[in-house]
Amino acid sequence: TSITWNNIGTDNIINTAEMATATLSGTVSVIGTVSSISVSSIVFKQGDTTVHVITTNLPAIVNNTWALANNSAWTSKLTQGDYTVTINLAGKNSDNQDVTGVDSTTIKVDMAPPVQPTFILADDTGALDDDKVTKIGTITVASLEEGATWQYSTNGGTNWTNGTGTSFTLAEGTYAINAIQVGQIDVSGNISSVVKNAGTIVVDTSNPSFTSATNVNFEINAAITTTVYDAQASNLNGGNADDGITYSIKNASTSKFAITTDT
Ligand SMILES: [Ca+2]
Ligand SMILES: [Ca+2]
Ligand SMILES: [Ca+2]
Repeated sequence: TSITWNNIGTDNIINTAEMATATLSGTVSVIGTVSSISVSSIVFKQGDTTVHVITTNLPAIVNNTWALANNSAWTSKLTQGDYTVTINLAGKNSDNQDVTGVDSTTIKVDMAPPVQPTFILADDTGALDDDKVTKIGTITVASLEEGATWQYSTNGGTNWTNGTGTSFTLAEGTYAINAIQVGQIDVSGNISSVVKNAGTIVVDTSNPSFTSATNVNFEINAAITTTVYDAQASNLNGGNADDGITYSIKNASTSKFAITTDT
């Protein structure tokens, strides 16, 4: 007889999801009818240690084939490790001779998910090195299992991108709590829990207009909608804020400037 695992992919490894649908099946090859031959037991071993033996509700042999349906009664007995599965046959053939058949196959069971990965800003630049406000959007990912693949999302898990290496780069912007998410899938196909950013992350790659009290760092021919300097005043006597206030440009070609009303 032959013995084959089904619904476990092509890697000869059973992961958590696959264990829920895995089945065993085989073909009995003898000359003549096999109607009096039956499966006598199915044995699961780790090395020399017998982990589980199925002796009841065994599959019938129909048209020289048998199939063991998925059932937690036996799948729940299989835990992490390498298994040899042996199928034993018993009965008589058409010449009334005793038939014994046996075949085995090996399989790996890996239902252990990889650990939750971690991530941090590669460089939290600026005045504070722990405020999650930075000009460098590189995120470093760690705790990746060997052989695992990993994915990240920057919009709260709506879209996912396959990661490469151990980092990815955030575009300029503000990332709310839980917007950035990272998970990994081990070589067997088991999925880790997802790690999310616990605090807001701000990536600001734009240089400031004012680099000091006296210097303005500004692009020539910048867009006319750009605010170079936003002056605001309060009128403590009531009325409109601008009442009685004059704005002026000192020591410059004032003809190049105009004060326009905020609309
Ligand atoms: Ca598999
Ligand atoms: Ca694993
Ligand atoms: Ca910072």
